Amino acid sequence: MKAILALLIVLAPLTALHAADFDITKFGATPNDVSDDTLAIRAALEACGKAGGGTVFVPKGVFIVSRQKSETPILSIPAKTTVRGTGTESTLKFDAKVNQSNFWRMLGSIEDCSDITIRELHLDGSNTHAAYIKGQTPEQSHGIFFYRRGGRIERVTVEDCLIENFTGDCVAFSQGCRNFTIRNVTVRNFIRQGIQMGGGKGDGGHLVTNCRDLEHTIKPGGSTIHVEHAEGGKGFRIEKNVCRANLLAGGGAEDLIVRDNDVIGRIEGNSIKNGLFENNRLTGIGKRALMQFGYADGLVIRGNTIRSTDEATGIYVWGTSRYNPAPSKRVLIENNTLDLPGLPISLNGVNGGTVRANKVTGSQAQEPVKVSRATEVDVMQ
Ligand SMILES: [Ca+2]
Repeated sequence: MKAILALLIVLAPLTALHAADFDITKFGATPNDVSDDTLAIRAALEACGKAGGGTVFVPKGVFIVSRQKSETPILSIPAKTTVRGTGTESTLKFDAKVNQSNFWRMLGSIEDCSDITIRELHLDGSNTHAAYIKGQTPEQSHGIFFYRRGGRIERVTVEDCLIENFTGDCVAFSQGCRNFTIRNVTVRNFIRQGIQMGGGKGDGGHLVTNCRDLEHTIKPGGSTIHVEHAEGGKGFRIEKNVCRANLLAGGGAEDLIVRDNDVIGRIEGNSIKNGLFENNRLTGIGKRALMQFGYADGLVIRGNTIRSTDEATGIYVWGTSRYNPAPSKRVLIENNTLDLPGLPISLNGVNGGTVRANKVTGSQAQEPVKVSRATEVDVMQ
């Protein structure tokens, strides 16, 4: 006991040191000028890492981040580190030349690390591309980027940030990433995805909540929230977000919960294992199915409100194609409200499902539910 007390006393001053601020302006960063601040911010991050963690502080002002050699991300965050600003007035901004080439990520890590927080920051990618052009737009240049194949990055929180104008994704994390929380993050003008997540076996445990995208002045090529390449990943919760550019959540993800989101566009996902899509409010645009799921194994679509003035199918669950013989299995569609001129619900290539108690208005289809190439599907409308 005495030994433990003595240890605590010795550790106490160290803990205080760990919580110290590493203000980037103390390391040579200067706001609101043309001078490059990359090396100064790096020096602050490295000092924080050497101290065993702490807080790297970004004061009010615009600080320039430029291309260096080939390092990615340009600003690598050490373990146990918080990178914190004062809100949208603390800006890290890409030098415009960054977007002349691909694979530049502003902030994140590709090393084993844990307990990282990014908060109250404005990240600006300085994008000037108007839309995604395959092979031309530098789509791998992201704002926040965590990726560690064969290793682990755990317990990362991004909150209260504005992240905009990236030619790739505003936020991207996938292989090796576990227990990430993305909360109250506003994104805008992403050429690819707003918030992109994926992962493999052992990865997951992520929560994306209270995030949104603002009106875009460019054309996003992807979705506001996007789950893909997640085969083996488990535990993705997407709750209470506002998505203006679709919500795509699939990619083989397991235990996926998509709940209480407001979506303009579509909700889509393939190869989901145990997915719950509940109480979302969808305003559909376009002629493609508004909620669409292929090759699902365990899918509940419940309590959603789906509206559209376009001639599109409301809920479409499918499987067994020439690319993949698997049907969708264990499908429950209940208590949804659909107000649209098109076909409300369609099941095609489904083995095992129940459709019941959905409320349909405005449809000009002959029947509210169309079932084809399906076995063991009960329709109790
Ligand atoms: Ca500067």
